[in-house]
Amino acid sequence: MKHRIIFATGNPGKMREIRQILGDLGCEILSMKEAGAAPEIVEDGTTFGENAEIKARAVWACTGEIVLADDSGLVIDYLGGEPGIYSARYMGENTSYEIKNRNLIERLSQAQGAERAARFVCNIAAVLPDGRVLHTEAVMEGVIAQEPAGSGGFGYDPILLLTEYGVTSAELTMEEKNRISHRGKALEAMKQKLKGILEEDS
Ligand code: ITT
Repeated sequence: MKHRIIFATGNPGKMREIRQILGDLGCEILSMKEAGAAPEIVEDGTTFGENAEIKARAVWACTGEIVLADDSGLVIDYLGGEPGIYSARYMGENTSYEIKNRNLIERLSQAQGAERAARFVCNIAAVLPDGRVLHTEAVMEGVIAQEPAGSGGFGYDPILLLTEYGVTSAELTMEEKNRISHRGKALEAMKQKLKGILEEDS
């Protein structure tokens, strides 16, 4: 029987990447909406890991199947780690990323070189049918760009300049981004953990 994995996210940008990364796992991948789960989720954790687990547990309580969740964000050293776990809520959930990105660049107007260091962080939590919880976490390093660039990806992608590649995260194709991104690496590590568990099961 084909296993189902439910992803506890309402973010379509994340979901697109997740479907590509987990595509070869041989499981059916559903968003929580597709699985008919719409719990009230209060993300009141203090770390990416805590918030990922809160989301995964809330959906698992509705479905009892394998549930994964992603909590991620942009961590900017010059701003003491902001927006961090508040990345989605920064300046209000309904403020456009064009405005959020402009605002962050403006706040870094005095920062030079290495002072502009920033990274995307992603923690993936998995809750298994028996209630066990697994976590993986990964980062993608860069600096805050002087100007937004690129139209790929979502959210803060246009302002994270990947110094190693000389482009922003929004200038990568989804395949390229998934190979090197915080989400790509954390999900790849989770995929390896899940493979063992799914094999035991079948
Ligand atoms: P769910 O909780 O429903 O999954 P969300 O968008 O609220 O969706 P988070 O609380 O994890 O998710 O916040 C993640 C935010 O961090 C996201 O909304 C973006 O602003 C930012 N972010 C995370 N990964 C990103 C990426 O790959 N590219 C650009 N921005 C990203």
